[in-house]
Amino acid sequence: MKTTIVRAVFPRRKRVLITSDLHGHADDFQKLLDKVHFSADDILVIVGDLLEKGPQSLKLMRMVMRLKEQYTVYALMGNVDLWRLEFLESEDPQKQRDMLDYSLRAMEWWGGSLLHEMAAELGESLSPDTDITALFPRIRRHFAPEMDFLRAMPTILDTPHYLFVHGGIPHERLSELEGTDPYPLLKFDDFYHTDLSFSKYVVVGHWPAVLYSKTYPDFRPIIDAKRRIIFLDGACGVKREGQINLLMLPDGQSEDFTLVTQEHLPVIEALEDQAPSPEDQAVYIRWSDRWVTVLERGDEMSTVRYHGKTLSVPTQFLGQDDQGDYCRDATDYLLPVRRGERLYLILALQHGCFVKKDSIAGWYRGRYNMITEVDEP
Ligand SMILES: [Mn+2]
Repeated sequence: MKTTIVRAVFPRRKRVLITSDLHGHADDFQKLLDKVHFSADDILVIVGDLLEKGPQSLKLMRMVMRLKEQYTVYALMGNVDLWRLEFLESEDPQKQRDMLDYSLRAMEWWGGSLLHEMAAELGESLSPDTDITALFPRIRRHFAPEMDFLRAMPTILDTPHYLFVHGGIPHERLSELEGTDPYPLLKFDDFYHTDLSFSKYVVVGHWPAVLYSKTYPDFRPIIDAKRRIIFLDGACGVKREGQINLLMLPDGQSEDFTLVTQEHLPVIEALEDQAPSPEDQAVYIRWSDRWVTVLERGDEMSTVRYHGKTLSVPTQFLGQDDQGDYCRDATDYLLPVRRGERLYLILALQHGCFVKKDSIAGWYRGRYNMITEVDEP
């Protein structure tokens, strides 16, 4: 696989819809397209990662294949898409076994995997005893159109005003990137913390923008006008409280962004007002820097020390790895809430509800009514 570049000039007066990291969430993506009234008058750019971390990878891939036939759609390669393609193409029994093991774990985490969906269509169900070497050739025959689609996904989409790539680029000399190994461009981790800046907007997914938040977890895209980079990934699939971010432009020359999001969480209605805690004092324990000192472990909430600050976190967020105790994404931030407002519920505890409002996660400690449960998957 080599880096490929598609060049396009977006016609004037066509809306441009940009999204990324849909990760096996076909139904949520459909809801998002309905929300923005997606039509033949629009251009849709998907900046990589259709597959895995959700139960509808095959369904989503086929949905995008169909959309591409009817509409102007650019679907770029993501690191997870390339990873899956390479495994599916592999004759190596160990790689096939690894894909099976990953998929069995993925079933527990995400309720499915690409391999589960493919096997199911062939009348097979996956288990540790699945004859995976026999299954792979059947998959390659039956899903040849899907694999052709994956193989043909470009690495970079270059337009006069915007450049799109899943992870990042080290510089703008595209002729030097063309034909090289695409993997570093797809899996350009932590692209924000480089000193790179560009002449046109470079739009990337891959690394959840929330991990760049300073005080509380903010899932909105980061639009860095100075460095000309847009970080789009809403952490859909990667985190339970993740979302799909879609940026809408009136046309391909505009910088007038509108954000539309799709959540995958139950909804509650707040019955009381709540004043926010001071933003600059809020603490956000991010996954990329998650190690804490546990001071007191309670049934529901525990007290931890994190970078010199003490805060309460849900005990179920605590875990251990080879670097010690950690806490998954948590904050002590109290959101500003008004009676009657709708909030997305992440976790309901005696201590209060860990919720999202306008793409920001924090606590609401008042009374509430349940409005909707989440639709599965
Ligand atoms: Mn991703």
